[in-house]
Amino acid sequence: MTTPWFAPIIWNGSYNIDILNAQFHQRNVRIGITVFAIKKYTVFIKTFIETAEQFFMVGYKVNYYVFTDRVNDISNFTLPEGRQLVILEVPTYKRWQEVTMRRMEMIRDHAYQRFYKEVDYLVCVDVDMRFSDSVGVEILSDVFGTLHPGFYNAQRGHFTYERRQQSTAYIPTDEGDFYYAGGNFGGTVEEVYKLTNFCHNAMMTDKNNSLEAIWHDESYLNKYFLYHKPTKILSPEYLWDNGFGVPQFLQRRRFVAVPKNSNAIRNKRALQENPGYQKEKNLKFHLGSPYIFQQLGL
Ligand code: UD2
Repeated sequence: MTTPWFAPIIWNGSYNIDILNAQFHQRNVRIGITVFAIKKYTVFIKTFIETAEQFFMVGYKVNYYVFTDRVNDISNFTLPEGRQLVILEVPTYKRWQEVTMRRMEMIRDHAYQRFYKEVDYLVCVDVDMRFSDSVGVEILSDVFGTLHPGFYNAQRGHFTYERRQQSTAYIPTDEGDFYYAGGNFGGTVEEVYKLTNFCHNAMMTDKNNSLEAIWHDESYLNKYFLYHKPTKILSPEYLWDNGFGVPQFLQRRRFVAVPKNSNAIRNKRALQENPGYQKEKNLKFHLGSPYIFQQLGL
């Protein structure tokens, strides 16, 4: 329930939402949620926002910051007062790895330019996800990370940190507290600025040395959290993938991965060029979804 540095780990039953709501409403907090829908990933936006409206920070002022290169693909949503959709047009990158990594730079730049004027906290998440239970102010803190659903009870030696010493994301085998997921982190705008600035600069240093960390932005995030410990940690309730099954201890699944075929959605010609893609190892936890294929016209 707490880390060795006394940061709470948020599980169902570990907090009283009424007390927290009273505190956060008193402060009239505003929350920004950043989400990227680049290229084909725009298909995920509808489910993401519709489910967020049901479960994410209900009763609070929320700005959905949707970063996209396909503005016309984002439909208009009718949102209640105090909640708004802000579409931010951004460039795209050819490689999906670059798309996911460049999120750090874009969040950093927008935090510096505008987010600090508009919101108090930022929640930075993946888009291929749906909310399926409440996610409220219990997650908010100066800087928070989320336990990766594949490693929450793994031994340190099994964490998939970057292990090449030449990389800025390098973590030695005898260091590291947890393995954090790239798909859900956040904090105050100032702290998220510091985090994203560190990660982006580290990536750029590696890039100049022709290096890219093994799990991209996630590797740099893990490096940041090693030396800048999160003040709160979210349990895998806040980032689950049903591909891992549903263990008994998991009382709530609040934010869950939408099944996707990574190859088909990331690459333009994946199907034609690689008809055997479904057998690929990296699809182990991302089962093909007829819904997504239909949306993509595949
Ligand atoms: C994991 C992490 C992700 C990131 C990535 C790095 C989780 C749940 N996810 O996800 O945060 O660290 O590993 O390898 O922890 N995107 C686009 N268009 C693209 C490609 C990506 O918009 O063409 C965005 C989109 O918001 C997506 C995110 O980048 O949700 C991460 O990409 P992914 O979901 O394909 O990566 P994945 O599932 O390997």
